[in-house]
Amino acid sequence: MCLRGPLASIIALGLTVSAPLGAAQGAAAPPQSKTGAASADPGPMAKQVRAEFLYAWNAYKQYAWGHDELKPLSQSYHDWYGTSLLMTPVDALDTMVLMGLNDEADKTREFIARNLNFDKDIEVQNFEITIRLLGGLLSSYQLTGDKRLLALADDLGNRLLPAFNSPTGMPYIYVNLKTGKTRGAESNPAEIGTLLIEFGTLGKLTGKPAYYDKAKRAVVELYKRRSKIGLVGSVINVETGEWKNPSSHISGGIDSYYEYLLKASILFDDKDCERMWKSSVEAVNKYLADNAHGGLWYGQADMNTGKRLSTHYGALDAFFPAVLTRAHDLDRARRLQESSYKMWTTFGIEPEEFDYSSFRIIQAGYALRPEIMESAYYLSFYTKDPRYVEMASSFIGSLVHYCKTGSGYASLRSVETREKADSMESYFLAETLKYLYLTFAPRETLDLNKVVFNTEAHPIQKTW
Ligand code: DMJ
Repeated sequence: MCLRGPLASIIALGLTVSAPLGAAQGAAAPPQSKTGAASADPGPMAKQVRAEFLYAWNAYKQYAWGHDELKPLSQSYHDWYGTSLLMTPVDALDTMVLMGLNDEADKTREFIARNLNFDKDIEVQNFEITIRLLGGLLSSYQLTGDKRLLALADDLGNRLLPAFNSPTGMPYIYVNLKTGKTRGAESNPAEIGTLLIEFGTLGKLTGKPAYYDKAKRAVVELYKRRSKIGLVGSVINVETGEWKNPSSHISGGIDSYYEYLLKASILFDDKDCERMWKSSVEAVNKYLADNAHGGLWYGQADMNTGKRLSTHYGALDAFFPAVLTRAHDLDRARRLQESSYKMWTTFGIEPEEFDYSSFRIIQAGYALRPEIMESAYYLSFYTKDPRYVEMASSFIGSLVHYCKTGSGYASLRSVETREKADSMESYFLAETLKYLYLTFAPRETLDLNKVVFNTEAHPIQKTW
């Protein structure tokens, strides 16, 4: 049988996917049953992670079904915008597929296809909706062949596009899904530069180049405004192009801008992105890297002078070893991952932010974040060093010990007091447990060379 489009590449990945529900519901023809790793025994640790995934998912279904997110302590739910956009089901769907939870994936996909509706008079955050929903719909479309998911992605992408209508082409933070009205001119590199994987893929899959072009222009306009020494700051006005905060770092608010320069260069073979990535990472390694405190860290520096501003590091910064690994810089990746691991083990579980020169906690919460697991997974895949499986074992151990509740998993208000918070973010199912599962599962489960994960861990395949 000659397969074209998404199904051909699924099979190339060796994945067993849940059978699409048939042409009547808009799905492509089901792939033949494959001997993919998802149907093989994934091993005891992967099975444990899968069981924890089901535990959290079932709690969501019991107390928050049809809503955006579970509130595990009050056994209730939270909708980001007062009406549900099915954040958790969309974010979790491709994890189910990768874990071989076929029945669950089929039911969830059907529920999404029948109930998700973007025709709502709500103002949404372009970045979050893009990485979670657009990314989730696109990867699940590629994994299942269900064209309804692509149609939903196209509808969503179209509604988000007005965000880019600023004088510079860099997007506003918020856009109304019904009216296209925008708000939020003071933005940051992450919200501006973490859109190209999703919009670019949507452009390729729908044959509508405007999606790619607008997201690409936003990144280029941002990059053009880097300082003379090649760094970007934390806050920029998208109408004037003026920097409002010169603090440069790799943490939240900037982080995934760098990630997408590299990943877009790989996924789209985009030479501009490759050039932008190379010159950016050089500046980052020159001015933000800090070898002075018993290991490799990345702190804060002034984007114009390179002067060190502070020595803070945290849960979000821990994504960088994954990016360095994908860029073949294994030496820095390994050293930084050891530092992240020291952060994790020092406190029993990582804080949102601490000072690596004094080990003083700055922000004590733990929001079930995935970045440190993501980096362990990349390093494990590319080095095959058991050290990273060992790290992953300690991560899942701490999660179960500190964050598991009677109904799902909870964030921590403080890694010092271990007090829990009433929140289970959708990325816990999209990213945290997915990366842990993949670290333990046989490497054939997914060939990291054949996909690019968006920043919400939705795997995108180059099918164009
Ligand atoms: C996720 O939504 C994404 O990984 C994003 O890039 C950063 N924040 C969360 C997870 O911590």
